[in-house]
Amino acid sequence: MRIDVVTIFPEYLEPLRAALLGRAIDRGLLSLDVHDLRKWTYDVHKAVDDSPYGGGPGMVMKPQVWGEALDEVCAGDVVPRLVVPTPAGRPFTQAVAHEYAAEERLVFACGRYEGIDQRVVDDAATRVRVDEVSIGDYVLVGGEVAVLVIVEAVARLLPGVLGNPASHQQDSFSDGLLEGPSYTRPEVWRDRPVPDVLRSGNHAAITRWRRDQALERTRARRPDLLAALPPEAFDKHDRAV
Ligand code: 6GU
Repeated sequence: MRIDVVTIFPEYLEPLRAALLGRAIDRGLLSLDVHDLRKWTYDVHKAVDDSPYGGGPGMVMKPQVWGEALDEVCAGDVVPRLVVPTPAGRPFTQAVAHEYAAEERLVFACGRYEGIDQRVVDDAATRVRVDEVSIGDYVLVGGEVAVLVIVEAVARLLPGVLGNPASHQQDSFSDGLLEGPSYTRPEVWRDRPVPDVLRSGNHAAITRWRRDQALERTRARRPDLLAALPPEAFDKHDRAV
């Protein structure tokens, strides 16, 4: 997969070259290009923002600069999917991460201030698929940290990036539930024993216990997830939840 990121703070994206993702880049599973938006400014001040029409606080990023940047970065044989992180976007979920992991090319446009002139998104949408996405119900200063989050969630789904591909199947959300607790040695730690069933060797009982833990945790922490599941998502042994 090829990923391009356009930002006024290229150094913010450096963490993507560390650890797991750095190894994926070194191994050629992922290519990452980070572009400084100011490359597409032509005035002496390299201005990327201006005051909003209609008044109000903050600044809006200029359409001319973004338009040229995206024309150049989105060009090429493979038409990318354009992702614009914004708190006003649709929720980024594990299902969206799987969609993105199936793409050949992603381009991220990081806005700062009060966002990017809407005409940039509307114009790009006539040529490429554009998603305005939010990573949660809180407000960040800009899209850069959201890109770190989204790229990490997507890259770990790419074939070969994780050591053990089976671990995806147990991810929280893969069955619509939160994942339950995990334990490792020692058997007793600070007077707290590991649940007996996990040491029983009874795999059916372990699977059932894990399912019950996931259901209970989801009920307590994210009842909205349970409510969204279709009836077929439950088996006859699931307790009333
Ligand atoms: Cl994607 N961007 C910004 N600036 N703030 C956010 C966000 C994105 N998602 C949640 N808050």
